[in-house]
Amino acid sequence: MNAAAIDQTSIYTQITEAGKNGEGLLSILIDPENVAPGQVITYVKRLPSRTTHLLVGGSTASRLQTRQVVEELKEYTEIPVILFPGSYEQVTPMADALLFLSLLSGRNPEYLIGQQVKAVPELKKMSIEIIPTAYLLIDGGKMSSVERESGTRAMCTTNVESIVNTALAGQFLGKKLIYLEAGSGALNPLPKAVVQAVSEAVNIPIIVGGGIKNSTEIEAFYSAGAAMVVVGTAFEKNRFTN
Ligand code: 1GP
Repeated sequence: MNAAAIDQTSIYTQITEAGKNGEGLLSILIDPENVAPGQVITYVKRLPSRTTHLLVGGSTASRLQTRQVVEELKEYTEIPVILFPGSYEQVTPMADALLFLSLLSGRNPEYLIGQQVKAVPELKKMSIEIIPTAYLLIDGGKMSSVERESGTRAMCTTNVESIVNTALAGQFLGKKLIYLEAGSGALNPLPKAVVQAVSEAVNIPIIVGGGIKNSTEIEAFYSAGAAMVVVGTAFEKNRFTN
C-alpha cells in the first residue's frame, strides 16, 4: 500500500487492514526537535516512495516545535500524520491521529497514566483520532532516550515470555495497538523472533521501531507479523537504503 492508495478511512482501520492483508505500512518518524522551521519541505522531498504514514514526536520536543512541524507537513504532503508523543505537550490538533501511549514495559506511573491525564485538557478541545497503544521498550543495545526520560529499564530481548505477557496484558487492558520499541537509534533492531512471538499471541496490530535501516529489515518485520514499521534515525541521517 502506498500513500496514494490510502483513503479517508480512520488511521486505525488502515493499520488493522494492513495487518490482516499482509500489506505492511511504513512510517517515517520526524522528531520536531531536529527540524528547523521551514525545513520540513526538505524532508518531504526525500521521503521513501513507499512511505504510507508520518509519525511526529520525540523525547523532549516542545509544543511549539511539534505544532510547527505538523502544520508544515500538512502544507506539503497528504500522507497522514500520526502523533507519537514523548510528553503530553506534544499534542497538537492538525495531526490525523494520536498514539495514546502507555509505557507498559516500565513501572513509572508518570508514563503509565500521569502524562496521559495531563494531555486531556488539550485533547478535550480536539477531534483527533486517539489510538490507545501499549508501548513496550525492549533492549536495542544501548541506553535509549525513552529509558533516560522515563527512568525505566528496557525489557531483555531474551525474556520473550515476559514481553509476550506484557503485550497481552496491554490487549486485555483494551489497548488497540502494540508498539514494540528498540529505542531511537538502537544498535540492534528487535529480534524477529520477539515480534513473531508477540504477533502469534495478540490479536491487535503491531508496530515495530528502533534501529531499522533498510528495506530488507522492514520486510523481515512484516513477515514476522508487524502491520507497521517505523524508521526515524536512518532517514534523518540520510542512511536509509531502499
Ligand atoms: C523511535 O521507533 C522509533 O522511537 C524509530 O527508531 O529512530 O532508530 O529509527 P529509529
